Amino acid sequence: MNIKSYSQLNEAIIFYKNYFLKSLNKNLKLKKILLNDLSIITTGLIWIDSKPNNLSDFQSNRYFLNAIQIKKLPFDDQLKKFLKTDVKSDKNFTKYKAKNYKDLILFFSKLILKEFEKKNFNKKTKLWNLKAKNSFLKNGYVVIPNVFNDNECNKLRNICLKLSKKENKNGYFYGFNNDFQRVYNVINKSKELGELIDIPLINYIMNDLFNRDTFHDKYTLSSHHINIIPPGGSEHKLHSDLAVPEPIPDWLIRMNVNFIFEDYNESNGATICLPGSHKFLKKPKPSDDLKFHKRLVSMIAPKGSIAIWTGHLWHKSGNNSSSKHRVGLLTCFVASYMAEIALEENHPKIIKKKQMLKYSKNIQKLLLNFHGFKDGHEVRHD
Ligand SMILES: O=C(O)CCC(=O)C(=O)O
Ligand SMILES: [Fe+2]
Repeated sequence: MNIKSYSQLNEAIIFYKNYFLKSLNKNLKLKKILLNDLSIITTGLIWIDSKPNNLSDFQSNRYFLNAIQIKKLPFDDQLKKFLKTDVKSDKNFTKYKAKNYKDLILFFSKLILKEFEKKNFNKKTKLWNLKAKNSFLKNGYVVIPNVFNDNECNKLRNICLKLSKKENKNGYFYGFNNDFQRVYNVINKSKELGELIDIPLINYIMNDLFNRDTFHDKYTLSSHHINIIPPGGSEHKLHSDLAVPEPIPDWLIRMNVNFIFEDYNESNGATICLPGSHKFLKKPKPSDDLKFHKRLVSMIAPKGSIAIWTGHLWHKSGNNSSSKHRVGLLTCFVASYMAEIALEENHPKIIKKKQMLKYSKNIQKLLLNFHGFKDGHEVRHD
């Protein structure tokens, strides 16, 4: 695998350190070498496909330094000398056929990257296969089943309902009869729901779809909220989820994920869409609901699926003619450079600091809590 971002580099470096902190207890000399800052710097450079003698390119790259958890890089000569350290006649290293430290580091950086890959790409990430991706690219949406089991769904749906009940009086209601409900700032209200924004499958899909030629983070979170359609709730108007003027650019701006904790069918409010409309590069007009009526399809999805669609797609929530509330947990990601116009929730303001710190670093980054900010920028005068 290749490391694709500073965030991923940071995860891999933490993995590397933990790996060697726990292993090699029979070869303490090797352990010490591999945990030396100079080895970690070299590994970081190798992993982002750069050579150890390119050190000066990274001197003031705080994203790289943060990722490898090093305050300051050494001088080129210091690193060169370290890497050339001769180990040919040292019995501790014969089995690695290494001439010097550099050979040892090369050997172990490859090995650890393979282990890191194994840990990250589990059975669930395999659900993002070529068939799913091609279907998404063609239609603008795809339903991926079997992401959660029955118990997980029941538990997560109950949390959604509990949160919505808590906001019965002072929550946010909308729609013709003011009985549709959205529960925002889910991140602050439930860690179990909050953590869903970075499960391996979602992380994998979003990094793939938002991928571009940079080591900076490719996407960020716009909103993570619950959308509840009451029994009898009627369908909405076709829309796209983009806040940009026409002609809409053809590159990905926004991705929606609907976590589906109960079967979605044509009669209980499954999201409706016009397959392929993401390629129109314009937004629907009020008359388009009728014009395209026959071509609209419901994103029918079994309990435990996720439905994903691009913000370019024409869609709307469907009629709920069942007797139960349709609970949807909607997560919206945006290309990181679109944050200016596409953020729907002000995470650093609405999430309590204590709650923010309960989440992984990756999640905190999606919430804009870490961003390669400069040391010292938090000094205040109040
Ligand atoms: O909940 C749904 O089915 C879709 C909601 C939607 O389209 C939106 O929030 O923009
Ligand atoms: Fe929408």
